[in-house]
Amino acid sequence: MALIFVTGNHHKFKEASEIAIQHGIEIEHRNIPYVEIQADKLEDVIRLGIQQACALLNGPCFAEDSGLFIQAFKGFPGPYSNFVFRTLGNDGILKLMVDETNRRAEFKSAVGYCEPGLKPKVFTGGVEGNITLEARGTLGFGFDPIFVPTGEDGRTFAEMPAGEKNKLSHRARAIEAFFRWFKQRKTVDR
Ligand code: ITT
Repeated sequence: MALIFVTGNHHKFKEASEIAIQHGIEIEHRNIPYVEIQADKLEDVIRLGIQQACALLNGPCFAEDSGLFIQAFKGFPGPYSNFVFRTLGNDGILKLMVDETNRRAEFKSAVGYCEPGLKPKVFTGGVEGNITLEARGTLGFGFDPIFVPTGEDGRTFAEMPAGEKNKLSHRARAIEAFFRWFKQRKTVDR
């Protein structure tokens, strides 16, 4: 039976699908509009969100909350990344940072898993990097054109093919942790 990934973002589903295949896990896309609470930590947002989605679905499912945390802005936009991307966008972020020399930022991800009668489990991942001076690349989504991961060759996530971003990204790290736990748990349960 396929494992349900609750998200309204098809880019997230595509990235998760590629990782799922490597783990021999089948995932299915479902867009259930659960309410996201306002909180500083992604873990707190996803914990309540996945509990709600699980109750609505009445079955096992996972979801993910992610965001870009810019050091010079004390973590903004963080949990408000979706809204800030839709309003300011990449150009707006670059304008806000025009005189800023500290360009450090971190993408963070929190994956929540829940099934009826179980307390939600949360898995996290992050990737550090820098905000570029101008947007570069057309691949990926969201803030990918303005984010260069640390320790790589200077390309933005939007200049990397999906498979490459998926080896480094915050989402890949959180989802990997979840799938490893999920597979081992299934074995224990049998
Ligand atoms: P859900 O339905 O899964 O909630 P969403 O797009 O609303 O989809 P979030 O609430 O987690 O997702 O919003 C995070 C936002 O942060 C997302 O819309 C992007 O703008 C940005 N973001 C998150 N991960 C990203 C990534 O890997 N690359 C670029 N931008 C990303």
